[in-house]
Amino acid sequence: MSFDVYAIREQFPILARQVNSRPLVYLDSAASAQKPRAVMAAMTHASETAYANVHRGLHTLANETTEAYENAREAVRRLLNAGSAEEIIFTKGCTDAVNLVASSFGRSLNSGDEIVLSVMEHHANIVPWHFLRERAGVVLKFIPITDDGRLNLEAYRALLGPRTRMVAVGHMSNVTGTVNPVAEIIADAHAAGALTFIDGAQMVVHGSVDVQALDADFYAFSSHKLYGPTGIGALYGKAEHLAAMPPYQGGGEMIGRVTLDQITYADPPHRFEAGTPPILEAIGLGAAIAWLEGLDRAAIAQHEHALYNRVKERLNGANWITELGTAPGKGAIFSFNVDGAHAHDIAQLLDQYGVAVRAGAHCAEPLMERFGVASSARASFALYNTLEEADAFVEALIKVRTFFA
Ligand code: 7TS
Repeated sequence: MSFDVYAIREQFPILARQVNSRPLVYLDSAASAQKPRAVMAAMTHASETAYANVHRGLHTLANETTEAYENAREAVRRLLNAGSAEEIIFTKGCTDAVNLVASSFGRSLNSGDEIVLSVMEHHANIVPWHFLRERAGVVLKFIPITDDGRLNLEAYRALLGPRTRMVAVGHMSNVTGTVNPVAEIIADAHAAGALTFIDGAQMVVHGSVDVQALDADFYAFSSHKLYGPTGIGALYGKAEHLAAMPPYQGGGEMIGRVTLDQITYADPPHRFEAGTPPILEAIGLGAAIAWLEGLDRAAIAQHEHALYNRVKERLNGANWITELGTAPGKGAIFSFNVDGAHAHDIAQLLDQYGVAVRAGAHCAEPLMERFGVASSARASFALYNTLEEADAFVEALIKVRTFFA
């Protein structure tokens, strides 16, 4: 399989638009990626030909929709190489998945139990655990990072102890692009008797993930960063853990039996999917995964690295720019500050040149504090970006910088 970025771009209609009379250069895919026609077509096709509620009908459309929904679950299973589709729970997204685990698994935690997180986590993988601190007296401990943005693994090991019940870390940082050695982190957590939750929101987009090889207990991601629709994501959980966990939300479809004075629950994954799920969105996610399966993912990763490297080469020697995170092997995310400029101003001025980047704390305030900055601008690369766009970004940035020099 080969990879032709120009052919790929043809499949993303939005990339043809202009912004401020310039060709759009979309470098905000880490926040949310654009969708190929295949994804939109799958959702439209289901709406037009086979749509009904899932799991409850005995009629043809209900059966066909249920099959399409469950096929999407199977696609997620393949994406993560889970052992069984029953270990895949559809959620609203990555945030919802963390809340599910913190709230459900969290009920087994007691005051003084410890959860190990890291300083580089997205708020989605911090705040739900803080709820447990507030509600149950659980103690949160944070793995520190090195100046180039790697986890300090020695410090991590020192945080593990007899009360550690969960280690929850990101696979790839949404700010620095650092890819964490999660197999090693998981093995150490297990040796200490703790479970592990891996936030794969960024990693699942840029590399291949194998939850069995990693031996992860839980692994989560969002569809909308993976070229799929919003409103859906998935949580992988080992069958043995899911079987022992109480429901997260109550309602239809998650029960065994309901009487006026008793309830029993369905088996996973349905136990954790109360109410009508985002059916079309699940089908869209399945289509996004199938679409990616038709591409050479190693070639895509190489292409994305080439984009990042182009930016780095072209800015080599620019003493007015500071990058956040330069860990070896990092993903194609370039977070930076320009001397004398606020990151918001940089983003707004780049927009004048058609270049879309994000600016702010990126929902990672502890990480910003660690780097001693309030915010940064961030260019994040996706499979549809070109070297010409990397150049356009650098050229726009050089012009924008003159406002502050
Ligand atoms: N974890 C990581 C590592 C993320 O990057 C994000 C979203 C989330 C969790 C939450 O995902 P959600 O789909 O549930 O919102 N990150 C970003 C970002 O970097 N800019 O906007 C959203």
